[in-house]
Amino acid sequence: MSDKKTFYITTPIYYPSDKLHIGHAYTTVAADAMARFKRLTGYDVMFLTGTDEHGQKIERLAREKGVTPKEYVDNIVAGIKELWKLMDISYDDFIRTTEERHEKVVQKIFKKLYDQGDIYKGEYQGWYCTPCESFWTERQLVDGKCPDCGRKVELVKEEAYFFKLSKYQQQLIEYIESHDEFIQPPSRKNEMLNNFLRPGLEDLCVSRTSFKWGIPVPFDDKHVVYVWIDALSNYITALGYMTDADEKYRKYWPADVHLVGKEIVRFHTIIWPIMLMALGEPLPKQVFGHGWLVLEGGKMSKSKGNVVDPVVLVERYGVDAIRYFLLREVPFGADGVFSNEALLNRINSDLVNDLGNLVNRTIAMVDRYFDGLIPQPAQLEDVDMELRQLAVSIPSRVEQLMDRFEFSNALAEIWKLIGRANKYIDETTPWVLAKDPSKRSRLGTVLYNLSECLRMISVLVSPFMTRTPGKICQQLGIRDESLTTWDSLAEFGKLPPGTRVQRGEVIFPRLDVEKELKELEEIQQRAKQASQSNSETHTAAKEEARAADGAVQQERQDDCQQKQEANQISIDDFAKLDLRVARVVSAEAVEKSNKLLKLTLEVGGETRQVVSGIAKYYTPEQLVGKKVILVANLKPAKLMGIVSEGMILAATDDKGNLALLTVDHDIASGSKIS
Ligand code: ME8
Repeated sequence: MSDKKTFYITTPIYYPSDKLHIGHAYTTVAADAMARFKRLTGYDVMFLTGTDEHGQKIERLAREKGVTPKEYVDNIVAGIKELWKLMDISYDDFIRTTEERHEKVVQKIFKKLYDQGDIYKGEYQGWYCTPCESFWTERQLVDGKCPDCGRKVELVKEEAYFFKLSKYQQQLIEYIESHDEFIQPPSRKNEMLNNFLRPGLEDLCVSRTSFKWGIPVPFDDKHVVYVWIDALSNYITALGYMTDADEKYRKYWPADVHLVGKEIVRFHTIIWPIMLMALGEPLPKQVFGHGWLVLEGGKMSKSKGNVVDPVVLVERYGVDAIRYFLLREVPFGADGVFSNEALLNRINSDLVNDLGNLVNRTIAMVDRYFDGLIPQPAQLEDVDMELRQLAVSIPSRVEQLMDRFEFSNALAEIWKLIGRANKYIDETTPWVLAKDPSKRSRLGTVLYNLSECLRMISVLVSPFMTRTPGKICQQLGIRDESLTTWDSLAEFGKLPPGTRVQRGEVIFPRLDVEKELKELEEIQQRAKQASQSNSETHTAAKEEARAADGAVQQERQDDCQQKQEANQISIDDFAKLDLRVARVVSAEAVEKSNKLLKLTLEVGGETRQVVSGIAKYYTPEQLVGKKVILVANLKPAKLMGIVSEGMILAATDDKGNLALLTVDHDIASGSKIS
């Protein structure tokens, strides 16, 4: 057995959605870069990813497609694996929660927790909408009715198993308080302690009887195991936990890090550690909650039709450009906006101008001035020393930054060397040296230093980019693998003079940003239209809205809260609204509609017709003379065949009350609101 230090890293296991988007690729690319970095720096790495395949949602989608849930997921999982291949994800294992090696162990875990009294049988109570087959909490009902379809709901009680989270609450609080590194970044630690743990944990309902597509509770097969208990266990079932072949478990557990999106930190830092405490197993060393990639207008989600397809991007710009962008653009813990423009600009500036040019210029000059043979360095000047010192100082700084998951800063550090090397070319002007035969040895020193910097850069970028290092090495003529190791960065000068370079293709061709933007927008627009007209997507969206159990509902509420954060607008966005005071001149009911009123508004000197859904709350007479607030620059729309030129603002509460917004005291119609 090797005596290397081990490093176990996981991504979340993905729900089998038929199109993973760039946001999903984000977590996996980050985990992959870390796994590659650790391998490069001498660790024995275990990198796990996989799919989370059970649950009512899958059961329904499969039924609607007329296939079995297993057939449904098999098909999708194949696509997910394809995507990871395309993105060069170097996972060591891929676990599916429908595999026997997983299901059997989840049953053992459940049974053990039951036998020791940490799981007990009780009663689950909630509101149920039979037509929608959905459970709702009291708070979620609208007027006491199903928030989805508006029909009557009934109070149901269902036998269920519960997990005693409360029993371990104090132990977990103490653990988190005494292990600063456990939840990262630190803001997420405070959120967990203050919002969930300190207010007190309720026991968790960990079984369901309302659907079948799950792992049966081993001693009571009417019940299936709650999806999160099932899913979280993957991190140890994949290692052979509780089996005879548990070498990997003994070798790699506890995990060094679970990388997860911020909305699922809660499951990983509350339910999961409590499961492990109850099992008497060590806790993972760290759970790192990263931010979301959002598009202008909120988190990417398939049901919103605003996803960015990584396959399109990789096919157009290459896997390295996309991996680089994902890791460089946004600090890993924070949310970041994905935009085509930012991607294209990064490619042109960092990859084409900085890295691509450095490779091109260096190799071309070695080729031209030294017949393609890397020259021997001679006497060093201050500028050379400075470049060399910078080059050898980068690896340890990158290592420190990577240990804190600061991918973006680690890349920025490497780009300092690239920038410095480009500047070195401008300072030493090799093309001037080349004209003077007495400067030949100086020219050789300059080009040697540049070639060696390139070699070091190719090693430094190798965790982040999978194709570029090989291309650089090929152009430099490097065949000896010992020149591509992390250790080879310890000192400057490993590249043997006399190596024959090989000019190759430009590693990153320059992009015409305008043209690319136009084409990408067209592609994304077409995909959006296709997804909107695709009934399967509609069903998926509806399913999402109907997610049928209390825990999923809770999860969704949290999700909404975080989506709101991601949805914050700038003052410039707000300024796009033209809000005006308008006086209601007349109002009348709209024929055949019990909701709509047609209003004539005076807005300064102008008259506007607006159709508003307030008939249930105001009679036409109550409205005439009122000063209301109009969104004056809303695109006109037709409602029941009548053109509405704007919208008036109203507040609604969750009891179904509505009140129109009006002004505090009289002010001229047409006044601008800001
Ligand atoms: O949550 N930006 O699966 P999932 C960044 N099955 N990350 C994003 C993202 C975005 N726009 N959209 C999704 C699940 N993700 C569970 C996990 S683990 C035991 C069970 C991330 O497919 C998201 O934050 O919905 C999460 O970390 C991962 O993709 C999987 O999401």
